Amino acid sequence: MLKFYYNPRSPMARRVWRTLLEKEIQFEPILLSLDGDQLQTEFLTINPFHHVPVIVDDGLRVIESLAILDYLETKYPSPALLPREAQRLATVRMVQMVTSNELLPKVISLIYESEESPKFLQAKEHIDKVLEFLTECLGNSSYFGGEQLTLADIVAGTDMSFLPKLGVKLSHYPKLNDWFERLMQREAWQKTELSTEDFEKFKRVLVKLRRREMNRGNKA
Ligand SMILES: N[C@@H](CCC(=O)N[C@@H](CS)C(=O)NCC(=O)O)C(=O)O
Repeated sequence: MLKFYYNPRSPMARRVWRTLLEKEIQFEPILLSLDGDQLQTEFLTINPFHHVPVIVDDGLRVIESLAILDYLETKYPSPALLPREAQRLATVRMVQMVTSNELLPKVISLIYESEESPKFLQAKEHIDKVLEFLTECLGNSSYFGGEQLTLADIVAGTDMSFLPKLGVKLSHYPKLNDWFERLMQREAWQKTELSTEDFEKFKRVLVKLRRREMNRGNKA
């Protein structure tokens, strides 16, 4: 059976978790606390970069959430989570990449930086720019790829679920807000939504991981 190394609070792991549930793929969950067990030799042989998520399927190890999603889509094609039409596929890919490269790092900045710092304000402005772009990508469709759920909705919906918890109101973006509520009604999403308590734990883990990275930088 497919093995899924994860932590329920990691947004990247949650992208994969939701895809597994949406596709109804059977899997064995392997929980890592991210409190040091990702640095144990056993896990480092699976992922030398000590990150979740990782899957091992039929002897194949795949790291990096977006690579895992592509693998799952090809290996388990039903229900399809990527459109075949060129323009829709381009939109789905853009949304996945913009969310990963432009949105998530700024969401993390909102967690690290103090509310008065210029970096915090810059992050908020950048997030607004991303939300405007995503509104444009969504248009009048139910989901980013049209009327069916796609990997873009899974990636963007998972990463954006932190925003209301960080005081960024989606109600300023009515179409995105409706789309987000649509996602949250899905069974797979209700099963995996992050509680406020879990979010607070996630923030603490992030701060710890950042401190470790900064200490490494100082020693180098
Ligand atoms: N680019 C990777 C990033 C994965 C990642 O950053 N995972 C974090 C949790 S969100 C992690 O496992 N951190 C543990 C560590 O850095 O030791 C992906 O998309 O899978």
